[in-house]
Amino acid sequence: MKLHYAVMAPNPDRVRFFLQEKGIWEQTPKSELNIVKHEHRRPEYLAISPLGHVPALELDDGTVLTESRAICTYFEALNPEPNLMGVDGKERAVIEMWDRRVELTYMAQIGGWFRNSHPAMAELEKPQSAEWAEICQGRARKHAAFLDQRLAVSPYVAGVRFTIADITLHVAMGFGRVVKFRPWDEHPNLAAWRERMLARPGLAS
Ligand SMILES: N[C@@H](CCC(=O)N[C@@H](CS)C(=O)NCC(=O)O)C(=O)O
Repeated sequence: MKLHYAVMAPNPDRVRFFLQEKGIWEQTPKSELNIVKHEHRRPEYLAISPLGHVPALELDDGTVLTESRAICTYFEALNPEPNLMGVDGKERAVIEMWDRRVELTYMAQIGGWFRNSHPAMAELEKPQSAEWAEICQGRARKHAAFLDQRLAVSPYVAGVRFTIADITLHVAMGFGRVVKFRPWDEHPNLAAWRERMLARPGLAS
């Protein structure tokens, strides 16, 4: 197998942290792409990942998995411990619910805000829309408050233990740097949770 990834990019980072938490990042065969140099748009990569997205996991039988969560599902099946995605149907569903909430209602909004407002994204996001960036910013701020409330009553995003949902939120928080968004400065529960995440060796950059 081979994992195609990029550095400083949120979705590849979700998979990297997932594999670091499982202790298998170093041993996983990898190929690094430079998004800034548009290496993910080259024909040889589009032949692997037609949407030109990273990460992508190429399996030995020719199957290609894209979507970071699907790649994590595959690695979870190969390396069940430590469990990061749930041990039974109910826990798997609860973790998936929180993971997707973080991804779709928070991380994706940071992405929309960044891609529609930052000059460095002008080439990849055509057309850029300042109005859409504003809408995404408002949604990201609102959802940060929602997540802060969640972490007031739960030690981890999906409940009593560390899971993939914490990895996704950790990545999304870090991704906020591209729009200088630091919600932990105004939300104490997010701040306390973030300190615990930063102390985890598996989440070290
Ligand atoms: N839903 C996909 C999103 C993948 C994605 O958008 N990756 C970004 C990097 S974080 C990318 O490849 N961007 C390149 C581009 O849009 O041209 C996933 O979860 O993996």
